[in-house]
Amino acid sequence: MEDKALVIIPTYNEAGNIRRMIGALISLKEEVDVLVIDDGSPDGTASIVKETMFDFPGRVFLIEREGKLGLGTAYVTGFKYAIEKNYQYVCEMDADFSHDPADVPELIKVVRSREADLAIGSRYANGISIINWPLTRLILSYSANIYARTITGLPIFDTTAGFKCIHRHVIENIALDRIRSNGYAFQIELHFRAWKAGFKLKEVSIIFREREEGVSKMSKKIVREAMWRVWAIKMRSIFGAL
Ligand SMILES: Nc1nc2c(ncn2[C@@H]2O[C@H](COP(=O)(O)OP(=O)(O)OP(=O)(O)O)[C@@H](O)[C@H]2O)c(=O)[nH]1
Ligand SMILES: [Mg+2]
Repeated sequence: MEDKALVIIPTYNEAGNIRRMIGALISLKEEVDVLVIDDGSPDGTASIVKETMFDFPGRVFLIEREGKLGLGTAYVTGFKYAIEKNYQYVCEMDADFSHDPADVPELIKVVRSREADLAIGSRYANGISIINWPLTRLILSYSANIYARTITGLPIFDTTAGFKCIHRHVIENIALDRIRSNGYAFQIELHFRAWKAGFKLKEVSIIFREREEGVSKMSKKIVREAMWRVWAIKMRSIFGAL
């Protein structure tokens, strides 16, 4: 496993996407394994994943949780799995094709070559590279990013990005179990902890596409959480309690 990458995909009702996504990842030139963390999707996402486990033996893994427990805890579960199984590079991505599987090798390359410890697939590193978002959503996301960057001081443009590759030594050094954020704020807190721990972050510009299959799980609750969490993260860091 010395030089191998694991791509973690959290899913909730992604039956229309997950088979094609796993297929696309497995057929990349870069050899990656895939771990799906499914939160008991009522649409049967997990059984589709199980079928792909037969198609690609030893390359696809599934962790099933009881109910919709949120993205943050799904990723923490996946990170622990990756460390335990000795993966060197750990990637995060969505199941809905907003993140292009073809960009995964580039993110891994940045980390493997030690150019950075954390490579972030960024929507805002090169202007704005988002396709098919309604203007209101774009304005919300863009302002949330300016807000988070201003308060935390994070030196990146896409603070809430969910597409990335992380070197395992980052995961081992950021006190995973102390992360309290669960929605978009999880990504901000992860980036912040890595940066504060002295790791190098690099944004790689990607094109982000609105999902075509399935429905969004974004909610006002997740946005509200992110709004106050950035202050909590900042305050904890000022008082040395991160
Ligand atoms: N395991 C798990 N996965 C989740 C949960 N919420 C969302 N996901 C998955 O996380 C990824 C991102 O969620 P999306 O619904 O695409 O949220 P989003 O990207 O903010 O919203 P859109 O841009 O509208 O697609 C997808 O693969 C979802 O299926 C959750 O509570 N648990
Ligand atoms: Mg999405």
